[in-house]
Amino acid sequence: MLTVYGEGRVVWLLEELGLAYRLHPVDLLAAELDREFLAINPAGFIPALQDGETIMVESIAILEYLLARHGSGLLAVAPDDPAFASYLQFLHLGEAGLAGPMNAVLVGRQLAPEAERNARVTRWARETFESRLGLVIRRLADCPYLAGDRFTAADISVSYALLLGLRTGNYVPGSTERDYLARTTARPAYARAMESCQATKAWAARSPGL
Ligand SMILES: N[C@@H](CCC(=O)N[C@@H](CS)C(=O)NCC(=O)O)C(=O)O
Repeated sequence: MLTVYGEGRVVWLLEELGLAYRLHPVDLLAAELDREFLAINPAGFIPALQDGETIMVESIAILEYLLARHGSGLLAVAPDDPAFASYLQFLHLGEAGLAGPMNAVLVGRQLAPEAERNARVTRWARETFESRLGLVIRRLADCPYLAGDRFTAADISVSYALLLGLRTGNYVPGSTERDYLARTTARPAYARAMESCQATKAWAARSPGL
């Protein structure tokens, strides 16, 4: 049985793949009280995955693991496919270039004590997000999805990051990204993931729409 700790990208992928899972939602503000979660990830961040004896953290590594171990070729791109490099690049860019920096923006602008807000490092993180976003926009000028004509896990990774920016109020999508997010979030698996991820669903309902 697969158990996911924390809502988000991993649940979306599991719904896309049609895999059964148990979701253990994690309240990050009270994570120190969640013994089951801390036994899985003593570092206290989400997401984490348990698959039998296997325990993993790092969202993109978890996506790659699930695709390789349980994906039956769905939503991944094979190494001999011309789209492989683009797929892999955007799969990782979603976290390393977009969601990671966006989390730093969120902390620097909204969660840090007043006196520490808008430090140089926060502006750097916002600029990093913006420059990587430029690569996404250029790619979407040529094709509907980041690996080309078909939806892949790279689109889950990047869509998640853009939605994080949108919902935290730190990014307003332009028309290219709005159209793209309309495509990716119209998927039935996204709707199922939102039903599973009740805290995210409530957060999205309070947030700006597309
Ligand atoms: N690079 C990690 C980042 C995960 C991350 O930043 N998670 C946030 C929530 S979106 C978190 O758990 N923050 C609390 C913490 O780091 O203690 C990944 O992709 O899994």
